[in-house]
Amino acid sequence: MQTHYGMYIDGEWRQAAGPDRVEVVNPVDERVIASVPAGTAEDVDRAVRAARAAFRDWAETPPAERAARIAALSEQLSGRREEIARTVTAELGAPLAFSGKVHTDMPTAVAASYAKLLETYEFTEKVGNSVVHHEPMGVVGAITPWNYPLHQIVAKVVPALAAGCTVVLKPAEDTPMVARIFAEAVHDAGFPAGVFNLVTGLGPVAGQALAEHDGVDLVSFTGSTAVGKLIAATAARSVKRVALELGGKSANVILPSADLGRAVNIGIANVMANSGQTCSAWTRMLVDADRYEEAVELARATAAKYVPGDPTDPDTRLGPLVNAKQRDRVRGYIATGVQQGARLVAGGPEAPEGRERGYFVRPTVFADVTPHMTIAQEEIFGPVVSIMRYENEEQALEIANGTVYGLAGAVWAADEAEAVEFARRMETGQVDINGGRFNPLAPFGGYKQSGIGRELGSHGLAEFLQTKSLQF
Ligand code: TXE
Repeated sequence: MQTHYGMYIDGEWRQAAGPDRVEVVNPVDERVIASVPAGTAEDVDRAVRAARAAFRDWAETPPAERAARIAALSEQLSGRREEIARTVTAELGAPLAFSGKVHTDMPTAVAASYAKLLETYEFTEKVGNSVVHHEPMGVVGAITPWNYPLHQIVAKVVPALAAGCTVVLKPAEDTPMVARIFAEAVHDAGFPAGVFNLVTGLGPVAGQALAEHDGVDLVSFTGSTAVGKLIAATAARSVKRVALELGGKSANVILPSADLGRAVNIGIANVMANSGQTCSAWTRMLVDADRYEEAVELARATAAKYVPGDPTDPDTRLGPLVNAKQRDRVRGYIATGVQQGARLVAGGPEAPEGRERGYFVRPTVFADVTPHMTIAQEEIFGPVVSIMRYENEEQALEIANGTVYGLAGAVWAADEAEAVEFARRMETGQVDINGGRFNPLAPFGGYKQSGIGRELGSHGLAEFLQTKSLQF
């Protein structure tokens, strides 16, 4: 079915300035399922003006009232759980159960956490003879990717609104339908007109217009490192603040004392989730030389359980990738791994059996991956794990820290303190100890080229604030 959506600007659904549209494609059967307007600089300008006009009132709205609207938003999202999960599965291809538990419940919980945080957050503090006020930055331009479409939106828009900022969102062109549901939820939650605005369209057109707009005070971007650098350069021209959450190449360090079976199983599951399209995925598995072959065999056996299939089938654990470009890119990386001499243990660059149609990739495990190989350095963003060998812990640390990225990671050891000691030496923003568990209040973000700034919890809120000191 074709659905034609408008843009949400100044509290209303509006027609776009131009006639062009972007098609939304189902990654399982490659059929067009919807289209959205391809926003232009004119649409972005209208949205930014609406956000600017709404800013002062929203900034002066008491935090308790902002919290009430955000709580209502979380309830709206929770009430539309099934619809959101089905939409994410239709446009991204994630298995339906995952779309519910992770793609919907996680951002709903994040929104709820901000309503709660506002109850106690101190927007003023006393420092000696001064009072420091933490004030909202102004108009925020949020540019989000498709891999966790609702979570990425919530992780930017909700703390920005909580801080008292107003927002213009440009979601990824591959997954705009969930963004529409989010805008409807904002509307139904009773936010004033102009506080949140949605402009759909292509990155280099609508996204770039938003990043360049003089009426935007802060650009919060999640996506590729290449586009992140472009946005930072654009923002620098008008000294705009940026928050960037970029790629990753996270290490899963299995220390010699660790429970190998558990670490390998969870390690493989972590990369297969969402078809490997997770910026924090533990794509490099580091195993000591003594247990290396045992780990490779365990990884092969675990990967074999991920059979690519239709994400609406409840038995499917591995859906397709989001689009043809990503599929081809990931298969290209797998071919490069083979060419550079890595040992292919499972999967490969060919289409999975019976899945020539759709954007499917075989769950792939490489062994004998060395640090200089392309697959050990670049973000693949697919269901591909590289198993690397280390001789001692110093070497493991050197390998773990040996990329331009530093977003996440994992350490496993029999003794938690041993794992913590290793984790403290990793150049990365978040480390899961013996598996870890998602915490919506813990800061998330990158060291090195994985980004600037943090999302979630009070750190995520602080990104959208600037300080003013009154001296007495
Ligand atoms: O990202 P893009 P793509 C990584 C991952 C993936 C690669 C490419 O490695 O394989 O990036 O994915 C908007 N000005 N990540 O091509 O292009 C675009 O419309 C302003 C990691 O999909 O960076 C979309 O809304 N905006 C990542 C958003 O940027 C522009 C998640 C992301 O798209 C723009 C996704 C421009 N010139 C990909 N060009 C993560 N960190 O989680 C594009 N956009």
